[in-house]
Amino acid sequence: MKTHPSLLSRRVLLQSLAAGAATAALPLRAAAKFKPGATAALLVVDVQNCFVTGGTLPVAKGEEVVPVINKLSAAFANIVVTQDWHTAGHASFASSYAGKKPFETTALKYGTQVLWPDHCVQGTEDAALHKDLKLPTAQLIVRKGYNKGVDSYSAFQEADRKTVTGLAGYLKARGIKTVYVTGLATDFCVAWTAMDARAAGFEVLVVEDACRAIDLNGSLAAAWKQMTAKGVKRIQSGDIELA
Ligand code: VGL
Ligand code: ZN
Repeated sequence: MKTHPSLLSRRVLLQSLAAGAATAALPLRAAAKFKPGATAALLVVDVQNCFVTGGTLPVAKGEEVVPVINKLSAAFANIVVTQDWHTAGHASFASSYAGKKPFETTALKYGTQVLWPDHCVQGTEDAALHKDLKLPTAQLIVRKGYNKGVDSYSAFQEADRKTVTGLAGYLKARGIKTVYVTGLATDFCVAWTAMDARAAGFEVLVVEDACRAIDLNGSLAAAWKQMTAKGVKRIQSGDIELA
């Protein structure tokens, strides 16, 4: 017998009430996890010797991201790794300017540049990826910051805001729509990479506990504020369903 339309809608209503009651009875039920599918990529930013304990620009507890990222990698079909890859005498090094010390700033053509200790010089052990980073399924390594006069915190675009690395084109050509960003440092290369990924049209999630920060003069809080304003989502590694 054909169900009368009014009975059908009554049944749907009762079902949804029951579903609502079940949800209310289980207030501590875990939130649905993120499931990175075929159109998601994991970006692993600058997990290099220079940015961990013993490196030339150590980020406090930087090495702690390694096991978190290794574990997360199981959830991703697409993985891209980046390396800060400076020429010797790079414009972002304090040692390139008479009378300048690391963590001071200078005015360059493209704007204010923070000056860093010499770090991640091309081909050195300091610039190598952390030895415990195990990402055998990663498909691409993007090296950035190799133009002597221009820094590149972002994996997408250099600090002149004009020169691109090609990463947006690569991800788009491969059908990637969503990027999960991890690595070092939250408030510099991770933040700039995440914001540029948004600007390039990707959905962007930064995995907070898979990152560590430099936090120079309040830079970490400022970075989260800017990222959030640009629509970057802040999540934890436990929010991602492992494959
Ligand atoms: C970075 C400062 C200078 C980073 C790179 O990877 O966050 N920070 N170069
Ligand atoms: Zn650098």
